[in-house]
Amino acid sequence: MANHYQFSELFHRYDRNPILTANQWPYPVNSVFNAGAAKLDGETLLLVRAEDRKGFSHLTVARSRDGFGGWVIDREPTFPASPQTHPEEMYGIEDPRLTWLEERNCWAITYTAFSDAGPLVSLAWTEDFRTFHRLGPVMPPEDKDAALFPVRFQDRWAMLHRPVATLATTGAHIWISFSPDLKHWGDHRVLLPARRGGWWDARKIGLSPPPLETPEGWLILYHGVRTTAAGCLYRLGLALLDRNDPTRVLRRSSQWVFGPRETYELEGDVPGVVFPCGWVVEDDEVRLYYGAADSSIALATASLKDLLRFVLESPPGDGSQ
Ligand code: BMA
Repeated sequence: MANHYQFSELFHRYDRNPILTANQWPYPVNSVFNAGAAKLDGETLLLVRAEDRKGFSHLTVARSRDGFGGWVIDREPTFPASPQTHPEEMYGIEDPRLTWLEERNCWAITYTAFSDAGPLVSLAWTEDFRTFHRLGPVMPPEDKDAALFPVRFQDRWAMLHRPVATLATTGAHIWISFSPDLKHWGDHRVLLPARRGGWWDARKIGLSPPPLETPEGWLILYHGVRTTAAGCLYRLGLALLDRNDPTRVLRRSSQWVFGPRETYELEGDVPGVVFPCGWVVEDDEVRLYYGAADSSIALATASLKDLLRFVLESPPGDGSQ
């Protein structure tokens, strides 16, 4: 289905990208990427995945007044893995997504914990990004790319996540699950299926930043992974969920809306990757923070109105037919 946004860019890269690199880090790291984002005390806070030279990741806070520059980075890892108390974090913790839970007056952090048992979804909470409280694993392996909704639906919390079937014959889809207490999760079901065949988002997709509440519904930005002769390509698409019933997919874009193009996205530890874990909204401006080539952090902005217009002009349903 054609629409008038077909060939225009919804997201605009910040001209001073990348905004954060390993060279700026106050202590030695191999790379910094895939950061969760929050607005806190009038500042933009990024909870950055930093990878050391063992290949293990931890999370460190970087703060900025305007969300673009002047980043102040914690002098040591803010939220290190804790393999002694949490063996599922043996090889580190990765890719945090941040959700403000008004009802609990805290930030929920969903992240990937990595061990010999495989990557799984863990949950922690914090009030200030200085002290962290772990709830522990909430989904068994293999599962990644999880984020909470900020509110309950008929008394239950909801989480999006991406399990992978052991026999990867059917693809890896985005699921939704529910919980009365954030600890025990059930009522699991596929929400957004990976497409098939030649599509840009065939076989493997995953949630990118947490769902964004808008008057039209929950705006979803997700990544689709295409395997090519030169490796994997990570691109982004949009979907819209019903505001009161997030198990209902209202719209899904046919085309990707953002993909690797600039040198810092095409060269690095994993070329051809744009991987956002956080966005913040300032008036109509959506600021998307994304890992570029698993090596640095970059920023792109979009008009929320444009994103909504685009997704509302996209085909109805979950894109499976
Ligand atoms: C995914 C995740 C991300 C990473 C991406 C590209 O599976 O592990 O952390 O950025 O691959 O390497």
